[in-house]
Amino acid sequence: MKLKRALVLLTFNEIEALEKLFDKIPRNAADEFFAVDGGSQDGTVEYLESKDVKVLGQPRRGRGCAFSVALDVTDAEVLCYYSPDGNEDPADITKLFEKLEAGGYDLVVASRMMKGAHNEEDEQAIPLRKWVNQAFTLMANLVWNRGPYVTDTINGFRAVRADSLRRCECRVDGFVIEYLMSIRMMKLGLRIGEIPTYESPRLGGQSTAHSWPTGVEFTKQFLKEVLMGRQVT
Ligand SMILES: Nc1nc2c(ncn2[C@@H]2O[C@H](COP(=O)(O)OP(=O)(O)OP(=O)(O)O)[C@@H](O)[C@H]2O)c(=O)[nH]1
Ligand SMILES: [Mg+2]
Repeated sequence: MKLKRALVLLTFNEIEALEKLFDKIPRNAADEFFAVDGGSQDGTVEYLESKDVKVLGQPRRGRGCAFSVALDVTDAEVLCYYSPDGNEDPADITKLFEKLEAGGYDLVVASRMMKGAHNEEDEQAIPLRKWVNQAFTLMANLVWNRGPYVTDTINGFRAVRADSLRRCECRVDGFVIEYLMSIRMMKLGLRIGEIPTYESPRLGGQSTAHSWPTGVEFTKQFLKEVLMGRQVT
């Protein structure tokens, strides 16, 4: 069944990568196409508007806040979140929508960890960030998952059913949003699927996901979720 689709770009000072990537984004794969911007000062907003993309602002900084802005504004039945910094392959956008619809999933994640996938750190001798990611993923699976093992609970490149995401009540502003969404979907017994993806290096600009503060944010959220048990509010 064909669902109404929204493709959402998440941007914060991404002009360098965006200019290189924009023409590869399959905007026609969705019925709605818009961006949520965290307050870019580098021309990202002006560039998007010159391409006829509607750009929404956010009341507070943070990816989590941007996810909520998109969810609150759309009447689409499925959203695909895409971050145009070079890490994510735009060709996977259509695959995410298709897998979600064909498989009847609530959430489909572009996994950097499953067989056939590639992680940005795979060539490194000590892929520390990958291992930390896998540890958080293992903990979420062990505590809450009753379905098939989810290999990448953290990647932000994903398609999700809007009504399922609303049930998850994920009201956090920061980088923990995707991990929280995956955990809450598991808690509610919703269906999570994955496709393998190839994670490339950034195409310019700078990451704002600093490892230590992000790790602390993840640990605190995990513990909070444990204390809440199977509840989501
Ligand atoms: N809308 C919005 N997007 C944001 C915000 N912060 C970061 N982003 C975007 O989210 C995406 C991921 O952020 P990054 O800082 O690249 O984090 P990361 O992908 O974990 O780090 P790298 O692997 O080094 O790229 C990028 O497209 C950013 O532009 C924000 O506050 N609002
Ligand atoms: Mg990135």
